[in-house]
Amino acid sequence: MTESGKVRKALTDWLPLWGPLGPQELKPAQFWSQGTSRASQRARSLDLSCPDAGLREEAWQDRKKRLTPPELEPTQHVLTRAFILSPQPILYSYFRSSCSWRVRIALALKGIDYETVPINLIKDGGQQFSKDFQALNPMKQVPALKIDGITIHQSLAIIEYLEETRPTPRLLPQDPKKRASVRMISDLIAGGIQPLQNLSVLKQVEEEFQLTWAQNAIISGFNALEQILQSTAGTYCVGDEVTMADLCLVPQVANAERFKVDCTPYPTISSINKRLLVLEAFQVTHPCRQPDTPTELRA
Ligand SMILES: N[C@@H](CCC(=O)N[C@@H](CS)C(=O)NCC(=O)O)C(=O)O
Repeated sequence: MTESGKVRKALTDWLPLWGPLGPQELKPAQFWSQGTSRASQRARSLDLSCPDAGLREEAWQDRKKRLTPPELEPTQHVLTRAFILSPQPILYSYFRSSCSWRVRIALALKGIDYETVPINLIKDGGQQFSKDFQALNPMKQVPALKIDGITIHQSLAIIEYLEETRPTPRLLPQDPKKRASVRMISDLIAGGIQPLQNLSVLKQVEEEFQLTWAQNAIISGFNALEQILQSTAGTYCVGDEVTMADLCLVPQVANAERFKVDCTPYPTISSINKRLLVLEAFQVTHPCRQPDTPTELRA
């Protein structure tokens, strides 16, 4: 039996209450990733995710008696145990935040279910400044992701963690040179454009100059990006596979449109953006379809 077949059989046999897992052949990592989500949902519905470690352990021992088949392999045993006991990831996000959108796309591509906790960046002076949120992210910014018992902020760090722990589908190419291009483009957007037009920076600029300020930051970054993409792009930013660079590009183009930047001088950026926007992971995570999207902006 193939590796994915073994995993599939194990999960469907041991945890029948998860329901059918779908007919398509999945690679083991994708399968585990889907299994994780189901296990988290299941853990929550069984109330196994209680914070008390002792109780969780007891609950696990109890389940193990009933669910562990004799042929359970040690690695699968450990993974199943971790998955049953782990709560669902929580994404602290704002519908319009481009950095949150990057992470939402990564989660969608990797098939990771999660709960969204909206942090409204403008309501009540900004919920990112609340004491509770600052305890999660002292930088007072979204996104933050609670996953596997830790909280991570900084969207690129989150995406790289997801990549290392849930490697399928790959968001960083195997080839080190292409990988460097992906990181270079991601950093250019995440470090060289977005911070300059972020809310907290715009607040420092007089209101009547804010739009021009944001436009200039985007135009100067896009001038460089357009040139770079002409040598790295295939179907997408780097070659023909969707990578972390694409997760940064689409939300940044959305920001450009919001700030009324004319994108006609950027044909490469615009065409890659168009090709990415038709993909399901980019559509379901779009700012107009989030739990906290205001009714008038929903589509
Ligand atoms: N480098 C951080 C930047 C995060 C960031 O700037 N988040 C924005 C929304 S996209 C934010 O929370 N802004 C709140 C503020 O400026 O007060 C990342 O990539 O996650």
